[in-house]
Parts: sequence; C-alpha cells; structure tokens
Amino acid sequence: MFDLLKKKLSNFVDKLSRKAKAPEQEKLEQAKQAPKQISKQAVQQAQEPTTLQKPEHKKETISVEKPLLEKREIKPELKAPSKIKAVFRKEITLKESDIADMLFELELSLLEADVNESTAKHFCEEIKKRLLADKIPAKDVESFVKKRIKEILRELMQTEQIDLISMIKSSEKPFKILFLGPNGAGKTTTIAKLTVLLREQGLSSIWAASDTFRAASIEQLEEHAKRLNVRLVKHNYGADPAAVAFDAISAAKNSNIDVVMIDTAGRQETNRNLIEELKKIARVVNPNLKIFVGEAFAGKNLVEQAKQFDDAIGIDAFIITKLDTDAKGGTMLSLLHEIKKPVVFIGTGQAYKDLQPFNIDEILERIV
Ligand SMILES: Nc1nc2c(ncn2[C@@H]2O[C@H](COP(=O)(O)OP(=O)(O)O)[C@@H](O)[C@H]2O)c(=O)[nH]1
Ligand SMILES: [Mg+2]
Repeated sequence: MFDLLKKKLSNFVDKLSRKAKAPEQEKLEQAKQAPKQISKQAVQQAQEPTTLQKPEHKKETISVEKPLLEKREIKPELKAPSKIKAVFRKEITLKESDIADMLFELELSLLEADVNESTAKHFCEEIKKRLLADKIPAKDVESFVKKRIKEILRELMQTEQIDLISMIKSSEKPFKILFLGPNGAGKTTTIAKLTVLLREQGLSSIWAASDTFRAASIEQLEEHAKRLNVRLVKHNYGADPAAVAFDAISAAKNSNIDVVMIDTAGRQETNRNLIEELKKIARVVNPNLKIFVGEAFAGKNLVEQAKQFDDAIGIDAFIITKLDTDAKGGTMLSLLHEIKKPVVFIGTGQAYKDLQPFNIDEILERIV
C-alpha cells in the first residue's frame, strides 16, 4: 500500500534536507579549521617576544610590544566560537536553482508511482511554491518538508465526505445503490462486503444480479448470497439489467428491506452498449447513490475510466479496491485530484471484513 510513493517522497525529503544543510556544513567546517590555523600562528608569534624578554635592557620596549601582540593574535581565537554560531542560521531559505533538479526528479518519481501527469505537475508546483516562500527551520528541515508534503497531499485528496450509514438511515426505503466500474474491479465482491458491514448496523440488503452479460457473474453473486443469506433477484443471462433492478426494488418494497444493491457488468469502459445499458438502469431505478468501484493498481487508467463513467452516467462516490495489492500508491491521489468525489470505502483484501472507511489521516500516515 503506497509503498513506491512513500519511497519516492522520502527520497525527495532526504535529498532536500541534505542540500539545505550543505552550505551550513561547509561553513561550519571552514569555521572549525580557521581557529586552529590562527592559534598556531598566534602561538608562534606570541612566543617570539618572550624570547626577547631575556635581555634586561629591552624589557621596557618589549613589555609594551607583548600585550599588543597578544591582543592582536589571540583576538581571532576568542572570536572563533561566535563565528560558528553565526554560520548556524536559524532559518534556511531556498532558491529555485537549489531545488530545480530535485523537483524534476520528483516529478518523474511520482509518475513511476502511478501518479498521473497533471497531478504530479500540480504537486511539484505546489511544493516548489511553498518551499521557496518558506523560512525553513535549519534544525528541522526534514520534518518541515514532510509537513509541507502532507499538507499538499491532504489538499489533493480532500473531497466532500459521505456518511453512508446515516445517509441510508435518513432516506426513504429502499435506498438504492448502483455499482459501476470496469470488469474485475471488485464490484460484486464489494457488494458482498458492504452487505456485511451494513448488517452490523442493522440494515438489511437485497441484491439485483444486473450483470447479465459476463459468464458466471450470476453464479458468483448467488454463491455470496448463499454464504451471507441475502436475497438475490436474478433473471437469465442476456436479460435486460434494468428489469432485474426494477424487480429487486419491488421485492425490497414488499419485504421492507433497507437497501437494494445493483450489480452491473463491466465491459470495456468505452463500450457504447454498456454505457447505454447503464444509463437505462439509472433512468429506471433512479439510484440514491452511484458508486464507481475502481482498483488501486489500475494506475493512471483509472482516472480515464472514471471520467468516462462520470461523463456518461454521473458518479456520486468512489470505492477504491485492492489497496492491499497495490505496491505503487499514486492512483488514489490522481483520482481524487482529477475527480473530486467522496471515497466511501476502501477495499483492503478479499475477505468480507476487508472494507474500511476512507480515513485521510491514516492514508497520509502511510505515505509520509
Ligand atoms: N486483494 C483484493 N482483492 C479484491 C478486492 N476486492 C475484490 N477483489 C478480488 O478481485 C477479483 C474480481 O472481483 P469481482 O468482485 O468479481 O469484480 P467485478 O468484475 O467488478 O465484479 C476477485 O477475485 C475478488 O476477490 C480487494 O480489496 N483486495
Ligand atoms: Mg461482477
């Protein structure tokens, strides 16, 4: 989860803090060297008058010279510690030329971690703008830069929040959820997971097997329904998915069921038939919520897929699945930067329990 993204950002922080500290370090080294050279000289020169002290008759003149010499040569030695202090500025300011290369590298790193181009550019622009305007505490460059990164990531991922459970509880029965998304993204599995989660909150569900296209999709849903003891409304393969959904809603009304979950087919997202089919379901059903289910490791493609679904049908919220298997981490960032919709849950495994609320703080802790 977020592994590569975390690694790339941490590399940036390391490089930047080394660079920020470098001039300070250099000056410190110089300052350390300086008093040593001066003191050798000072000792040498300071010794000269003492040898001249011996002749009694020169005493007077020498005694005048010696304090003068001592005063002049010892002065730099006394000054040295304050010189070191002076090079330790409390705050560091960066110039664009200090960080240009690093930012270029960062942008490439973000792309590698599945962040899409416009999000990566936006991130780098923001971090540049803020760091150049900042007075960075010299003692704490690393944690300061991390704080800035977190701040930007939070802004990127910030969307309106949905509390699904209270939304369902405060709506007229049945609450209708239409699940959309590419093939294999995890729609059917997520329906099963969400049913378990809602049941724990005292909410009952019925399912509409409106994926009448994909081989074995009805059986897959039936298998979950049996295991979880959930009612399932199905027609045959090739049947009109909108009619299946319509029947499930009638059944929910008759049996006082709280939630209707409508499973749909995911073909090639660009497939016109699918889009028309989904539009028809949406028209017939008028769902309370259209949830786009997308898998985290779909990378940059996910943004494009979600945009197409959003343009055609309209997405109200996201469920991002398979975060447990995503080694890169940039997908969610791009998705939320490009399409500002609430993430209601994240999928973190194949078991029924592996559906968690989207918590931005937890995610930021994992990334930075
Ligand atoms: N590791 C993992 N696998 C998941 C997750 N969600 C779904 N899957 C798996 O993804 C595969 C496809 O899921 P499915 O629900 O059939 O996708 P659909 O085509 O969108 O309905 C199945 O093997 C699921 O077990 C998840 O959060 N983590
Ligand atoms: Mg399915």
